[in-house]
Amino acid sequence: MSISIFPKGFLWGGALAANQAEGAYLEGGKGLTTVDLLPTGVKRRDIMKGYVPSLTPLEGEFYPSHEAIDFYHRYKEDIALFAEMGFKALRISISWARIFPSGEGATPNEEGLQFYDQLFDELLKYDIQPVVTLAHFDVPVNLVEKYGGWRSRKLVSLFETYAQTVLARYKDKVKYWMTFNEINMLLHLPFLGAGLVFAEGENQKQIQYQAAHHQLVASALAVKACHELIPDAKIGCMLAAGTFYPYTCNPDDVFQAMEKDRDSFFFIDVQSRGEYPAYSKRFFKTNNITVEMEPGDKEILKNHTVDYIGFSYYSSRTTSTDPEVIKNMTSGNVFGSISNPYVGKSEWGWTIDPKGFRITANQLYDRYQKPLFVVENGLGAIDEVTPEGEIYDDYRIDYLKQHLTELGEALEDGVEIIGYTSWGPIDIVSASTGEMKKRYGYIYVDRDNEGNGTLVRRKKKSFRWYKQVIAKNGEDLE
Ligand code: BGP
Repeated sequence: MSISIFPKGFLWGGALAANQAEGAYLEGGKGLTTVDLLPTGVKRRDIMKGYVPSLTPLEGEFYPSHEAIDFYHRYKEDIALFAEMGFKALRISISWARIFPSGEGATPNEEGLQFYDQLFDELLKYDIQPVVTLAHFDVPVNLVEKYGGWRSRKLVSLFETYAQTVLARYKDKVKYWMTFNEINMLLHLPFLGAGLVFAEGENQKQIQYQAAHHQLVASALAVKACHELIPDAKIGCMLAAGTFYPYTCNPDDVFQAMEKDRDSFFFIDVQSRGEYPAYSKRFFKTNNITVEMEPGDKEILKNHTVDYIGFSYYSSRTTSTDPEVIKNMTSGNVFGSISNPYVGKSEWGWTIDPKGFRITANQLYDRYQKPLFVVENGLGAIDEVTPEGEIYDDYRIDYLKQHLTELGEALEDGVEIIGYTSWGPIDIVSASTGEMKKRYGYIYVDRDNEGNGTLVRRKKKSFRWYKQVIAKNGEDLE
């Protein structure tokens, strides 16, 4: 009998975000969040970048987060399906605006707290561990209006209050936490990552790094609160990962790839090592950035580092210093990557590179020497439903199989990995495009890009496949 290389107790499961699944955007006392202002269509990208026409939803636009897949009302049915697949963990996020509708105030919204209580109870009923992200791309809009989002120091203490509230409330139910989803996203999509809205002529980098400092301090304070309130819990950071390859062995390309990796590592260097990395000094100087710190910030960062490194991996990235080569970018990737001739691409132009997953995991483990948690990975693809109601998503099975094979290799390489929660185990709204047709799920949801459909759930072929993978603890990926 062969023995699985996946350790006993490995946390197999899936990952969701409140704003992409719940819907019910103003129900149960919830306040408006930044993601509720992201329409589908061409304007979405500019808004995510910080060019925001209005802080209230506009007539005539379609906002997919408002109903999403109605997980808010259907979570019991969905969790039963996750349990049927044998999930050991489900990653969800708490919407800050369900707990504090305006992001501030002394009293949390009891109805919001109760919603997550019931959600966690439902998971625990099936022995599914909740893995909870405190902030997954949603800042209460009031905080953007009043303070300019994370550009303001004020958000640090407001976030701390929110974190303390939910950590204390769910201390007996939730043992895996994460602070900010894809914290490095604030450099690429600053409204999405940090509620930043820019005025003409501002030094955007300055604002972004100041906001980053605020999030890093807030993250450390959440780690502190978690360690104090739930000593047996683990709390991690979360990086949108994916190694940069140099396009050639020209040292200029190699150096540039290293620098691009550092753009992302910067955040985790602070969250995991507890201090600003040496290279940041020169970077700040060259870019005219002055990060204002308060007395005590350095100690907060140093004393409250994360327990594990959560990361998403979809693609590797490639970079070059050659002006001719950089004409050949792939579409649809916020990190900006050159087309890599050695690997494939998804229907949305995202690089498909399973070996890059192993490389990325090794790189992160070498750098931080803390356990890793793969909290997102998967293939966004168009699914066809046959007249019999079946979905044969072999391409998704293929993608996942190849990535899990490489994850197994990483484990053999000695990398410590807590678990694997694939992205969107049930179809949800795409973060980058707002589409429904970009599907990641093992469970199909009948809803289209315009919001039509019955919301009925159907098991895809990959549902049966993933169930087997989990049952055999990854020993057999066929
Ligand atoms: C990550 C986000 C998720 C998610 C995923 C897939 O960046 O953390 O929220 O959506 O990417 O991206 P998309 O939905 O754009 O395909």
